[in-house]
Amino acid sequence: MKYKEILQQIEEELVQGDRKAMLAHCTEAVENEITARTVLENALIPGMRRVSEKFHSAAGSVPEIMLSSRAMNEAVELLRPYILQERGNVQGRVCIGTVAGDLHDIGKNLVAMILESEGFEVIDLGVDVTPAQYLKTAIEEKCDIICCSALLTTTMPVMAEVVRAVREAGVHDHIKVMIGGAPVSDAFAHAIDADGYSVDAVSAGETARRLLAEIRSGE
Ligand code: B12
Repeated sequence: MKYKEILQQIEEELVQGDRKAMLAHCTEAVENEITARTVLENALIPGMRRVSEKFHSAAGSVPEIMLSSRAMNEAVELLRPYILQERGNVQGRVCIGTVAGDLHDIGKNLVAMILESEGFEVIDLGVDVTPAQYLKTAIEEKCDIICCSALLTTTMPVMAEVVRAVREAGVHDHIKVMIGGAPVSDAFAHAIDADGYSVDAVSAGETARRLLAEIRSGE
């Protein structure tokens, strides 16, 4: 199958929740010189965007969303070793998680993968992560950045608590907080004094590099 066709196929199978076929095509892609990063950016991310839109327009049901969500997370697992192989020198360390009370992890997993592909070491704390857990991990594991994901408007305030915890612990000079998730905005990030925000996984890499440069230059 040709390069473009296989990516289209993966995207379509993700939207349809056809897990087996999609995982087989992901394997075929990476074994045929298509990078894992390309599969991520040009098939899985656009596919998941369509799934979200379907849900918004009420064209999708919860069981359908669950099928696509499961397929998506398995694809991320499948591609991870390839992403690690493709990445360059390690440049920094982050811990990432979905905030307490929130179980949505697809966006968080994509951001984790993109950051890994951009040369960050990523400690994934999973979902339902409390401010204390983020802070403890960041200090003990010497992370440069804490990444918080939230998909529920009711869990967004936890991000403000994380920012506060980092400042109160006196480690803000070397640990920055970066936030994201569908309901999160640049304005919200400013309002809670977060150090960085990105609208999607691809631009998260850029923001993480900027924060790392700020830490290294002592800003
Ligand atoms: C899939 C999904 C689910 C799945 C989750 C599966 C999983 N493993 O994650 C299931 C079915 C389990 C689910 C459950 C629920 N859900 Co839901 N879910 C969605 C849905 C359809 C898509 C979310 C998604 O995965 N999008 C795709 C990913 C790739 O996008 P993303 O997460 O936004 O991430 C991108 C960016 O935001 C960014 N990003 C994300 N995180 C981060 C972090 C950082 C640091 C950075 C820089 C960037 C970044 O990069 C990502 C990639 O580009 C959304 C609808 C929507 N349009 O968002 C509703 C939605 C989020 N859910 C909603 C609700 C209400 C729920 C439930 C409460 C439903 C219920 N009554 O039980 C439960 C919540 C359970 C809980 N406690 O968390 C509401 C939230 C409404 C609100 N105002 O808060 C939404 C908006 C649907 C709706 N319109 O009503 N859900």
